[in-house]
Amino acid sequence: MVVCYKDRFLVLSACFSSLCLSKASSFFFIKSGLVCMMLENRSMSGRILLLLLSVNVISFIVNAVPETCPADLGEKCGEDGEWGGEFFPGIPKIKYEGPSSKNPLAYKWYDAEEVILGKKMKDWLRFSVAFWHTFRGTGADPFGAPTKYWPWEDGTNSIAMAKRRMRANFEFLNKLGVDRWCFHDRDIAPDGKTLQETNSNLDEVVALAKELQGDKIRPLWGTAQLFLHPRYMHGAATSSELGVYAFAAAQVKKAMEVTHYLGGENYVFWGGREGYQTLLNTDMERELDHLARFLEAAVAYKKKIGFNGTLLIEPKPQEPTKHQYDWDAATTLNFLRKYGLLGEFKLNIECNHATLSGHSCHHDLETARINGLLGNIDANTGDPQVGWDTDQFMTDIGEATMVMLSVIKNGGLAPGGFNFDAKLRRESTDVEDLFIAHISGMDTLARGLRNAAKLIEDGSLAELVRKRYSSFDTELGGQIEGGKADFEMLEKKVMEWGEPKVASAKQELAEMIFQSAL
Ligand code: XUL
Ligand code: CO
Repeated sequence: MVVCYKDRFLVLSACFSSLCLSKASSFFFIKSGLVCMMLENRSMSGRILLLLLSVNVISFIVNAVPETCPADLGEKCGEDGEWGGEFFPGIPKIKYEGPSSKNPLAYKWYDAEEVILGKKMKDWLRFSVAFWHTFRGTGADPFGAPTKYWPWEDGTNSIAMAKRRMRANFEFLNKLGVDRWCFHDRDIAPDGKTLQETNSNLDEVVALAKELQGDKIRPLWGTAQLFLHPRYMHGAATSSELGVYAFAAAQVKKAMEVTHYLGGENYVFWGGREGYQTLLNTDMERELDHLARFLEAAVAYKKKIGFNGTLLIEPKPQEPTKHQYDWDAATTLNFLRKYGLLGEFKLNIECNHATLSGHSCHHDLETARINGLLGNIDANTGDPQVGWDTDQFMTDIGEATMVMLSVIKNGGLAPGGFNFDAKLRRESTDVEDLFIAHISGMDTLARGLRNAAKLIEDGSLAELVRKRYSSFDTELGGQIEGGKADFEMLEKKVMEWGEPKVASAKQELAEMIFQSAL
C-alpha cells in the first residue's frame, strides 16, 4: 500500500475512507489497497486496464455503501442539507436468533410473533423507545459534561437538527422492529421566542414525524415537558403563579393535539415539579386543588378534540422536588378518588420510581392493577446501591418475571405498553450501545414473560396462595367477605372454637417455586 500511495484511486479511496467512517468503507479501503498492490506487478496496459476496473469497482461501492456523512459535512449530504443515508450503517435489522445465540445484535428471548398464553409476544410487550433518553441523552450528570457525541448531532438545537434526529429515531425503530415511540414536546422540537413560534417549530417537526411513521409506527404516548424551563421552577399546574398555570395549560393543549395527530394511544402527565421543597412556604391544599382543576380541564379538552387515548398519571415520590404529590400508586389513587377523577385516568408505573418510593415495582403494579388502574409501564430499574432515579435498562430476570406476572393478570397493557424510560450509562458511548441496551431490555422482559407463563401454566404458586386463604372458602368466610358477619356473631364462634389453628405461610416454598421458573 505504501509503495503505490500516489495512485490516484488509492488517494481517492483514502479520502473516501477518512470522510466516511462506516465499516463498509473501511472494507473498501482495504480492498482498494489490495488491488493497488496487485498493480505493482503489472505491465503498463495491464495497469491501465486494472485501473479502469478499479474505478468501476469504486463507483459501484460508493453507490452501494450507504451515505454516512458526518454532521460537519452535512451540506454535502443532500441538496437541502438533510442527512440522506443511514444513521446506523453496519447495524442490521435485529432478528430473533434464540437463547444460544452469542450475537449482541440479535434477540435471544424476544420472538415477536411467538404466541405465549394465547397472545403474540409483541402484543403482550408493546415496546416503545423513549425519544428523550435515546436521542437527547448526552451522558451529562450533575458532576460531568456530556460524554455522548452521536455522529449525526451538530451541536445545535435547530429545527434542521431536530428533523435529522427524527430521521435517526425512525431508522432506529425500524431496525429494532419496535412500532412505538414516546416523546415530550420539547425533546422533539426547539423552543421559540413565543408560544406561537414554539408551536410552529413543533408543527414542523411533527409533520415530518407523521410522514416517517408510515402505516405501522405510532406514539405509545406523548407528553408535555413541564419541568426543564425556568418558568416551571415552582411547578406547572401547582405553581404559585397564575401565568405559569396558564402557560402549562396551553402547552398541554398543544401536546395533546400533536399526540392525537400522530395517532398516539395514550397521553402522560408526569408531575416532575408538582410538589414542594418546604411546607413552610406552601399551601398544599390549594396546590392539590389546582392540580385537580388542571387535570379536569385536560379531560374536557381530550373529549373536545376527539382524542380517545388513555390519560395516564406517572407517580414518582421525589426528584427533582423534595416531595412530589403523585408519590406512588396508592397516593395517586387517593388523589383521583378525592377529586372524582377515577375513570378518567390510569397509571403509568415506572419501576425505578416505585423503588424510589420504598416499594418494589411489583408492589406498585399490583396496587394499580387491583384498582383497575394499570395502564402503562415505564420499563427501567434502579441500582440498589444508588439512591436516585438511575433509569437503567432492566436486566434482573426475577424482577422482570414479577412484572410480567402482574401484566398477565391484567390481561396485558393495551392500549398501554412498555416504554423504555431508560438510558445508557454515562460511560457507554458507542452508537451500537443504543441497540445493545434496547435488545437487552427487550430480552429481559421477554424472558420475564416466558417465566411468568411457566408459573401460571404450572399452577403451583396459585395453588399455594389459594390454600393459604382456604379457611375463607367456607360458609362463615362467605359471610365475612359478603359483609354479613358482625362482631357478636364472630365472638360467639370464638367462644365455641377456642384458639384458632394458624398455618405456615410457606414463603420459602413460594420462593422455591418462583426460582424454578427462572
Ligand atoms: C422522569 C420520568 C419522565 C416521564 C415523562 O423521571 O420518568 O421521563 O416518564 O415525563
Ligand atoms: Co418515566
